[in-house]
Amino acid sequence: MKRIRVLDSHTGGEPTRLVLEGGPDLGSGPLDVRAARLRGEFDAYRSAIVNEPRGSDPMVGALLVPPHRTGCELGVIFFNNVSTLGMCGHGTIGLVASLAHLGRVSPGRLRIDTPVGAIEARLHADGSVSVDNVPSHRAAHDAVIDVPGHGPVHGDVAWGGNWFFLVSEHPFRIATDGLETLTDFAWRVRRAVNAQGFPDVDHVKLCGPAGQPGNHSRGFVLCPGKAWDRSPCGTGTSAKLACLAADGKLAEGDVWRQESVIGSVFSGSFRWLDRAQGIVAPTITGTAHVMAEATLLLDERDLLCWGIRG
Ligand code: PYC
Repeated sequence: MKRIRVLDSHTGGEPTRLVLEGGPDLGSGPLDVRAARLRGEFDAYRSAIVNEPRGSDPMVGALLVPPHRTGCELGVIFFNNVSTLGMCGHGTIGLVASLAHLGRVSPGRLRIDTPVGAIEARLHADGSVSVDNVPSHRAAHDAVIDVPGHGPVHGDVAWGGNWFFLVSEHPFRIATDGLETLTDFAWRVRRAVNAQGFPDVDHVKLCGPAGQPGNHSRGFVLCPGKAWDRSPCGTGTSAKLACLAADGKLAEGDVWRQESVIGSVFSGSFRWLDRAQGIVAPTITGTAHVMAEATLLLDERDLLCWGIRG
């Protein structure tokens, strides 16, 4: 029987399962190389930890690893129901809240290595967490994609630690009573975007008006494995901030309050890194709550020991 000790949290409704002990040993070296090792040699662990029957489609796993980049105190590789992620904003907030719960960090700064760059997290006295994410930018403005069954869809391609296609003009209301329609549309957009020049885009963000006063927008984010993000999505908000900055719609330092489809909120802002190239340093702030301390049991006699893989 293999045992994997985990700590579960949620950030604005989106679950993070932090692996504390018993995860695969990915060796040393840059984190993108170790993430490739997780995908190539230890995919069964990924599936066992986050897929059903122990996990669920939206669950994101966080594997703590020794850092590689100088100046980082720890490293993390995030993974979901289909593969690894470059970065994960809600997951980083969940990670820091979990480490605080364990008494391993106190309010202050923490530099964290990820497969796509170093980030900095700040745990505040009230338990909220700010994440200074990797440099973000818009790679394509107003790309027109022909979506089968729908027609032309205009959107921006942007990097916020993962690749996003952001659509603001669409006929849908961003609300939980339309989740099936939103998922179906976003999935068709994703496939068309991949087929029509942007093979790396694996997240789609549909933007709409805010549902609560004081907020700026409500978004629906479809993740790579077809799960919709319950949180406002930290990397998606970073990609949005890069687009707002490029369009001159948000000034450096001003706060953008981003709602998720269920109404949870991240606040974000950006600092210019290179205005000519449109590169920004986004900061996302949110709160996570720990929900469970558990030991996963992996019994090889169980046919579903390594999870249900899609
Ligand atoms: O918060 O960046 C995020 C994220 C990515 C996928 C799910 N959540």
